[in-house]
Amino acid sequence: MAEPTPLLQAAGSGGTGLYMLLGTLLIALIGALVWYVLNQQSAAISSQSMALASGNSIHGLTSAQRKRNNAIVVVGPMGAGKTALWTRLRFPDSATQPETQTSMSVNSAEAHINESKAYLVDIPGHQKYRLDRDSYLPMARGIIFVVDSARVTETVRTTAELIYDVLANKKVQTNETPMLLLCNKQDDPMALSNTRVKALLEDEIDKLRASRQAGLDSLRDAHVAASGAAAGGDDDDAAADERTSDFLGYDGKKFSFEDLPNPIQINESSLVLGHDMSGLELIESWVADTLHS
Ligand SMILES: Nc1nc2c(ncn2[C@@H]2O[C@H](COP(=O)(O)OP(=O)(O)O)[C@@H](O)[C@H]2O)c(=O)[nH]1
Ligand SMILES: *[C@@H]1O[C@H](CO)[C@@H](O)[C@H](O)[C@H]1NC(C)=O
Ligand SMILES: *[C@@H]1O[C@H](CO)[C@@H](O)[C@H](O)[C@H]1NC(C)=O
Ligand SMILES: [Mg+2]
Repeated sequence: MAEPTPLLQAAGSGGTGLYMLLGTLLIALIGALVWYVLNQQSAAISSQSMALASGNSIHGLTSAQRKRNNAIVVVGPMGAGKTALWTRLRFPDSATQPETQTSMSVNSAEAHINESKAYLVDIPGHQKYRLDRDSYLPMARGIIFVVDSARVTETVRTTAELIYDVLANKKVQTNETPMLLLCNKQDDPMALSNTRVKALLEDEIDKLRASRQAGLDSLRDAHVAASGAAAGGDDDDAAADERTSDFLGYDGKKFSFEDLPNPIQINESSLVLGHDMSGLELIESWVADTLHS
């Protein structure tokens, strides 16, 4: 009876081999899973720190970013061509079309524009980027406000609100930050000229100003009424201060961009290849002038 033992052993070792194979597979599977999870985490961490490094954080800017004196901030409603402009200025020799997707983050980078080095910041138009806008606008040497000249009629309300917010920014007012209002997409057959865009926006800002003032007046009246006659005088002055800082142009006169202390230039551009790109040269010389002034 020596035979069955080796047979059993053989069967046993065969079983062990199977278990070992399964075990190895399991370990390999767990290993792969752990590797995957760790990789995902480090990707998440690096994209987080990238977001922080690019100032794309609602916690504000790094001190290095705050110290810059060559920031050109590109703002405007969604789809106007801000990222296309940023890309054109940043990569002037690139033969590719501007990116077509709506970017979901702030783009910022140094760019050489003629002899000047500009720190270009492209801020998405959506209201959820309001905090980014508020942190970049105070340090702007110049603002490029981009509008889609073919769609400005349909989007005039939100566009006017955005311009109002930009120009009513306290630092933009005290610094008298120059602004280039860029009437983009001139290659579109529906595009309005810079003169038409200007008139349209001035009309809308005028309406907006009236309704904002009415809102502030009724707020102040309610406040004065609530605080009583004794303290009324001081509160009235404070409310008036608030109002003047938020009021654009001259009271009693229709709104006009010329009435603002900020130098405002209103020009046309097209940023698609194969069309008249003279607008881009104009933008570049505006940036260079603005940084040299
Ligand atoms: N026809 C035309 N399309 C443009 C022009 N500039 C940008 N676009 C297109 O408009 C879309 C939105 O541009 P984008 O730069 O992403 O807009 P943003 O949301 O302001 O950043 C993209 O499909 C661009 O290719 C232009 O001058 N003419
Ligand atoms: C650019 O805008 C300025 C002022 O808004 C205007 O005087 C000038 O003619 C414009 N340039 C072009 C090429 O349209
Ligand atoms: C920028 O450089 C180009 C060519 O190098 C020149 O034609 C243009 O006039 C320059 N613009 C400014 C504002 O210096
Ligand atoms: Mg964009």
